[in-house]
Amino acid sequence: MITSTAFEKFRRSYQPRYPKSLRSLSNTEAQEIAVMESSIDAEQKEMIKKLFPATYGQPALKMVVNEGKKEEKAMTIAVVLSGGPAPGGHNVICGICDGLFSVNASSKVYGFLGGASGILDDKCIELNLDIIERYRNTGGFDLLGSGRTKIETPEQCERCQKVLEDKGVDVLVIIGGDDSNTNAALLAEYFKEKNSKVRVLGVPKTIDGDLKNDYVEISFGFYTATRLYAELIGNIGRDALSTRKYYHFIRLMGRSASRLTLEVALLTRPNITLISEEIQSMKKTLAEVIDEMVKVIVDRADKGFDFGLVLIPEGLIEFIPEMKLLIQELNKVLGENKEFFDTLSSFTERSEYANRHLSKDASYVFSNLPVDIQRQLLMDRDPHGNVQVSKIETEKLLIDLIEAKLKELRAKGRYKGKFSCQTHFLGYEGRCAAPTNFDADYTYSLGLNVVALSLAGVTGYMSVIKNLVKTNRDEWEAYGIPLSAMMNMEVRNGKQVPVIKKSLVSLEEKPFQELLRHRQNWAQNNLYRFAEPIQYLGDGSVCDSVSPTLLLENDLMIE
Ligand code: FBP
Repeated sequence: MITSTAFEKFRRSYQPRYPKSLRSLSNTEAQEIAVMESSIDAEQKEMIKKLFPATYGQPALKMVVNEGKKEEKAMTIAVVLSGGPAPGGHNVICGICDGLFSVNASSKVYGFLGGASGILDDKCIELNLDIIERYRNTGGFDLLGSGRTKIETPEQCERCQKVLEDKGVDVLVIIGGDDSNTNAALLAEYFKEKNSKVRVLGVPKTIDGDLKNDYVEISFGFYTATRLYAELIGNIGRDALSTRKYYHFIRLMGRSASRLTLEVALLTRPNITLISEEIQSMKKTLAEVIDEMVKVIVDRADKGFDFGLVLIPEGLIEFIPEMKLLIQELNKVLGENKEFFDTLSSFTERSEYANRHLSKDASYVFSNLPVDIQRQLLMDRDPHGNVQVSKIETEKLLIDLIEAKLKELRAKGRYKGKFSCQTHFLGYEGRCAAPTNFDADYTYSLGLNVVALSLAGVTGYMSVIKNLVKTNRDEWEAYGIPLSAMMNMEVRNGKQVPVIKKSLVSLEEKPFQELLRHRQNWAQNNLYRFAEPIQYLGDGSVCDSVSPTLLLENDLMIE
């Protein structure tokens, strides 16, 4: 028998707060407002329009209170949890169940198991209030499980249509990141073209924080995960300060954007923070990145500090120009010749094959990498064609190169310190943490808003909550934003395809500027912030804290 801890029991009783407009869903009305033009260029916009003829150009919707109570018919909603877990996923489902059953108790909610493959395999459970009770305000995606299966072929779409229609599903809800919401958009388009009654909605999830745009202020789970990593890094910082003997190289999840690393840096004040987007935009080579890191280490050694904290975004390797070129070429070679490549069993065969197909420049970079990194770069891509950066030990590559440089400097008498390292990779530790009050409220609101959008009869929309910086949830606002308005064209597996545009760190934005303002001081001194554990009980000033990224973006001060 599964037993609950005292904390779980206490946390279950937490009542999430949500926007006024979602308080009584039979009184909620979706009001059409103008869609802001997306910022992609005209040529890309035309391509998206052509690919989404049935769902492109729909208006943005704002949820407002309409006092005239409506009678709502019973409805069936099916939910999928997709991609990496993020704190709060269970609360989206709780919001959906509570909201839907409150407007019509005869409604049904199905949960497909193991991500989108659950639809293809027709594996689902029917959810009810008893089942969801023990998942309220918990972390994890274990209620249904998750997966990264991509539904893209016409056969897969047809299969989904059949499974969903046979179950009488009115609305399919995909809770996922940019790739999963791209899937939601494609399915919505397919179903509408086929005149199916199944509608599709998306919910913005990812600890990476890169599902963010003019409409989506932040993806759910980002703040809880960053707070958890900040607590751990605060502890590591205090250890470094206590023992004064190690450099801690900490790689942080975030498959592409450095948003998570930037936020954690603002929460912990490390000595070195690498931001992939900055490196890319300044066109820094790997050697230049290493030189800058070495300078900090040498200067610190001169002050007697042979210890420190270094934060490295997981996606770094794809942003260093020469590595980016290499990875793009490898993706193309591996994507186009996948079947043959998969028959090669030894690393030597695989690396020789890849090398033969690379350009001279890319082959040079590849051949000069440590064998472990070569091996990691040749591993399988994820179903969306991405390199699995969580498996690439960039921190070890950096340490190797720094050690070599320090050796040279020592020989010239320009470095007298000690360089002893510990490596860490923080990612899985935070993806299933119990959501902060912010994420518990945010996700529950997203779930209620899914019901409001379902009742409004729309398809191809994302559930969006805005004004998130306000601690009074009455001031939060609920919207429905067309998924196709968030798309751009990108090369995946060597082909141009429509995808939801990822939000990378921009050098002008306020959170990055804040890091720049402190970078020198944090590098040379030991100003670590010992971030406290997430607080669930107590005064609002402690429990209702908000992400520094959000605060800075709203011109508010951070501690
Ligand atoms: P999502 O984009 O699906 O939210 O997942 C993000 C992430 O946590 C990345 O930070 C990381 O690179 C990746 O998932 C790891 O994936 P996996 O769980 O397949 O190892």
